[in-house]
Amino acid sequence: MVAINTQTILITGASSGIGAACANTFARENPRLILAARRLEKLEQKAWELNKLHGAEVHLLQLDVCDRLAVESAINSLPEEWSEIDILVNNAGLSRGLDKLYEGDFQDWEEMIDTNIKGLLYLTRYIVPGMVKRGHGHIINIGSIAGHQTYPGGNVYCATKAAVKAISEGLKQDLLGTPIRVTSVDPGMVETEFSEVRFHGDTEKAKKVYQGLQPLTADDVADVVFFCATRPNHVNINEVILMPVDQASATLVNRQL
Ligand code: NDP
Ligand code: 8X3
Repeated sequence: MVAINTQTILITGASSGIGAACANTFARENPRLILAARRLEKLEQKAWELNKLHGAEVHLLQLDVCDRLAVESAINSLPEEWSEIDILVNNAGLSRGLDKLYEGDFQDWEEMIDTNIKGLLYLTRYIVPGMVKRGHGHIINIGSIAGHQTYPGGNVYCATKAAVKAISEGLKQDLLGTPIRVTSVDPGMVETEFSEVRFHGDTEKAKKVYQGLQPLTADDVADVVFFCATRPNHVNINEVILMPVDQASATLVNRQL
């Protein structure tokens, strides 16, 4: 296992779910964490917790990843001691709705495309040149089983995650000849705020998604992210698909109701 205690790790979408779990997992090894999301109060709470539990050093970025100029300014104006990012966890993302494509909501489409594809690209574009220059770095993108298999009503969300898969592959190819690593971690069902966001705050509908089965937890995914980040420097884990034992494909699940 490679030590990460001197590394600076930027995690987007660290205010809840998988991103927050990644922050917890990495903080145990004492790296320096930059946590980004729109909800500053959630980030402040997380930073306080991590500092109390692990003495973690945390820098916060209140950031909407869809806003290219805000991403540019946030990255370019990091204090010098935070400016050399070793690991970028591109996790911020969301799904909106499960409508049939021909009945889809334009606002939902734009939000998913702007966050899951363009946001991830902006962070990558502003951070990776520094990694190349320093000859050190790892980009870990959170994709999804939805990027491998499309399911009914998943249409645009699945397309954004298929784009993440293609972007991870393309970035790996473009970085060939450098020591920079690229990984895509692609989970199946994980119980987080994901379904609440998908159903625009309808918590009852969200709960039903996980009813009668044992989904992955955000910690399960964070363990995998951590594993990928701590392999020896010559090892690149390109892609990991993980799903609950109760799930066999994007649509095939075992429910005990
Ligand atoms: P959550 O809803 O719990 O977390 C999503 C995170 O993304 C939040 O921290 C949110 O922060 C952040 N985020 C959303 N939009 C933006 C934005 N415009 N700018 C900055 N941050 C943003 O869901 P998950 O933890 O489940 O999702 C994390 C990733 O995992 C996503 O990319 C998702 O697609 C993927 N995934 C999830 C699965 C699941 O079943 N849960 C399975 C496979 C993949 P804030 O609102 O504060 O900005
Ligand atoms: C989240 C998993 O199957 O709900 O990416 O789309 S799924």
